[in-house]
Amino acid sequence: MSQGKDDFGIYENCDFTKEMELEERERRKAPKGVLPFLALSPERAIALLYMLLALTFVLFMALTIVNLRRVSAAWEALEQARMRSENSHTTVWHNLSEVQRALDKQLSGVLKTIHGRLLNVSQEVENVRQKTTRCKAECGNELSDRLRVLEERNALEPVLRQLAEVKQEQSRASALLDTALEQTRNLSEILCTKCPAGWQQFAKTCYFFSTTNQPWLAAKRSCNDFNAHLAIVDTEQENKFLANHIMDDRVFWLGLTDTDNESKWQWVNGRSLSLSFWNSGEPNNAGQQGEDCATIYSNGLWNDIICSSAEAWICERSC
Ligand code: MMA
Ligand code: CA
Repeated sequence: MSQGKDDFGIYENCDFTKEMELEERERRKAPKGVLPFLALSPERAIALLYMLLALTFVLFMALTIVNLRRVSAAWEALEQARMRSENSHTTVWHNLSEVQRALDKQLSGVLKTIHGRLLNVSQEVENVRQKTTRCKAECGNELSDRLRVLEERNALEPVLRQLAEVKQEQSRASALLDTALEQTRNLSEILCTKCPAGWQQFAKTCYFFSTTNQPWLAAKRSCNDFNAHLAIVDTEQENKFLANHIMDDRVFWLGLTDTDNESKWQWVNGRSLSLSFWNSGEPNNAGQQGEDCATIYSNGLWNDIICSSAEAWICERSC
């Protein structure tokens, strides 16, 4: 406003001051109740208008300056807001970039894992494919072999069935034979109540006591001719039975010899000697030729004598 006063001072001069003073004097002389400007002269009115114009201009300028300052402040605030916004955007962008980078990293890790697994899976698939290819050849052969075996089994089935039936028949026949044999034995026992004429019975066995004499080997053959063998002593009772049928001062050949192996006495059925009734001092293998065949006395004791000696003999056979 002081500037306005200065601007106003530009239009001042001495003449104008004098005129103003004159106008003032006249206005004071003018009657009261009339508006002062209506009483002004045109010059003064013009001057007043100028003044008003100047004042208006000054006011306009002042308002413009004030508005400019406000606009400037607002602009500045706007700029700051924009800067803040930009900063904020930058920060957000930065954070977003970080997040994206982290996500990228994670994603790449996950992708790597998935890729690895896919590789494994494809490897596995390849293995299976190879195995399948191998199996087509090997398993095919194996299967056809098995099939062939099964077919052969099928073909053999009737034969095997027949074989089983034959086996069953055989088993039945064997059982029947056993039964028949048992019955025959029983029958023999029943029939064995009586030995052939001239034969003596003892415990289901028949004995023949010769009345003539001959060497041991000839006596052996004679027994065989009767479907019998020279007597074999199995028990003390049997030995006593034999002794009881011998007349005094007679000896009989037994089916006992050591011809094959000296001192190894053996029965005619091949059994070696276990139970014996040798006379005291016997067997002594006396004489130059030795004594290899056994005889039994009427007292039941045994003596070895020369086999070529002619003696009586005892045959034995089952009923
Ligand atoms: C004696 C005795 C026997 C022998 C005969 C041969 C009478 O008994 O030596 O051992 O066998 O003789 O005759
Ligand atoms: Ca003797």
